[in-house]
Amino acid sequence: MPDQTWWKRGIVYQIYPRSFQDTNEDGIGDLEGIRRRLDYLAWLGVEAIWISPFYPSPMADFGYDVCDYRGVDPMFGTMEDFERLVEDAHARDLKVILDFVPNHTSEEHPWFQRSRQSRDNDKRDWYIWRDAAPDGGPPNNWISNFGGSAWQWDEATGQYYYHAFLKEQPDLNWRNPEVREAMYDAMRFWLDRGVDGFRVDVIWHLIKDERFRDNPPNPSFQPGQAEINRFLQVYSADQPEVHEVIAEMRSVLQEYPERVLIGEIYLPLERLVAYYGADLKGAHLPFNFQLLQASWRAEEIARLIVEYEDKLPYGGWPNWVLGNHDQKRIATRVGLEQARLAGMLLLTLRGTPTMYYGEEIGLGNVQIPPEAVQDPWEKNEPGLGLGRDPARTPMQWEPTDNAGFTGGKPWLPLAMDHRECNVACLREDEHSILALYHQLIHFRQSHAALRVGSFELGGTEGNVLAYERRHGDERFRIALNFSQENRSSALPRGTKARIVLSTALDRTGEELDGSVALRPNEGILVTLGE
Ligand code: TEU
Ligand code: CA
Repeated sequence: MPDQTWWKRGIVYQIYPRSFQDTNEDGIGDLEGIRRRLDYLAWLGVEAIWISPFYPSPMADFGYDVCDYRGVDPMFGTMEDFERLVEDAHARDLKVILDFVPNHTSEEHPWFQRSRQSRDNDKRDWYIWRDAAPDGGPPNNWISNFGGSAWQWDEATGQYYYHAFLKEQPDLNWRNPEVREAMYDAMRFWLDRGVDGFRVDVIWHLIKDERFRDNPPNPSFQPGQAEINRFLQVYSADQPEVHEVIAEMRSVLQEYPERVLIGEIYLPLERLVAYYGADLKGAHLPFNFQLLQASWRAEEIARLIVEYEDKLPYGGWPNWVLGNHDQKRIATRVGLEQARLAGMLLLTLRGTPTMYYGEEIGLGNVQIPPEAVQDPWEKNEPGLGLGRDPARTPMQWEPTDNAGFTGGKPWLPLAMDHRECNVACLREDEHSILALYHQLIHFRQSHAALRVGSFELGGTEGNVLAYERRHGDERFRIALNFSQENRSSALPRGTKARIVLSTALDRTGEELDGSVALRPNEGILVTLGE
């Protein structure tokens, strides 16, 4: 077995803690709930869990507005709950990755409370304060990601402060060395408690243009899009100095063995790969979100895989994502049949896969009635379909009321089909999507060619994506039928070929000769040679 560190070898599973498992009947998931589901996660075969924020927060953005970087919000439990969770996870060989939110705090963070009091207090420069433009308007044209100006007027001191997200989320000034040190200490606080790494929120936003120049208009902006798209984010994010900051963060992690730094970055590929850092001293895994936007066709997917492999810096480790708490769920984006194919793709590509809870049961977006909307983005820019609640609904565990998620009233509604689509029922069904995920994960974990082997593109003919993974004597061929037609995919001649898995889970062991027949939407994993 090649010697690979855990975050290269294994699968990361994202948990949105509000929605995973409630244990005190308040309708909101909690840390104890995650702990009680660790056996399930170990059964599934993932390597690590990444938990979205559970720090004390007024929850304006559901925890991405932190008011204490060293605590647990009572809604999610206590520090003892957290310690028990880490201990029990580690006992099952599961790593624990925290979501770290360094770009902004909550407006209720004591730092900001102090910062806004006067122009000359010791926390003033920890945030970004600017005078009004000559006409009294905001200092520049930057737009908040959630709509409206990114500048908020603050009466008390007669200046604007900058917020890339909600006005309740003022941006920290990462050019200030004191801010950096305070945040690195917060990271150490969790590393000292055994945390195995961080997923760093909006890492590409940390540094802004020193002169705060206006962003240029976006020529392809269309009405009906989120307001943030009005301008190109040339000056408000992705500044060259951000890489120094990330290298510093990385060196904090290097004080501890085998910790991982994952960066959340929404940028075009050329800019994204820079986040591995010079000499790979940046993020270990800058999230690769290409599959989230791709049009779901074999050629398109092949193109982006090849471009990604091509642009990866030497020694940089790839990674793949199908969904997260900000994005439409894969089962809704491509449909349930293709969601199986997507799972096979994710788990057979070269690089670390990150799964989003519920993908393994085929959970789709859930329609949220207007009166149940929670996401502030939907409230700020209603009617454009921007709200993220539909992809954040409770995990479905059992065929009971509220699917075993809560004994109370769930904070978001469950999917209509939760009596059939849940872990208990799908575990009984040997052909279910959950069975497919389980088998794929375990097969991947026991075969080095899939975990760490080479990748070679076969072709895309007839909307079938074919590729090979190899390591030593192991050789696998994957053929994914993106079309709704019967197709056939050629196999190397003169080589023994046998099906390991079909996405339909009904062809294992079938011997092949020269080609493989594919039903509509079917994906096949084939072993070649002996
Ligand atoms: O998301 C950052 C981010 O860029 C997204 O909000 C993105 O703009 C949107 O989903 C469209 O793809 C992170 C967190 O993941 C998100 O939940 C937070 O709301 C945001 O940062 C602020 O912390
Ligand atoms: Ca709870």
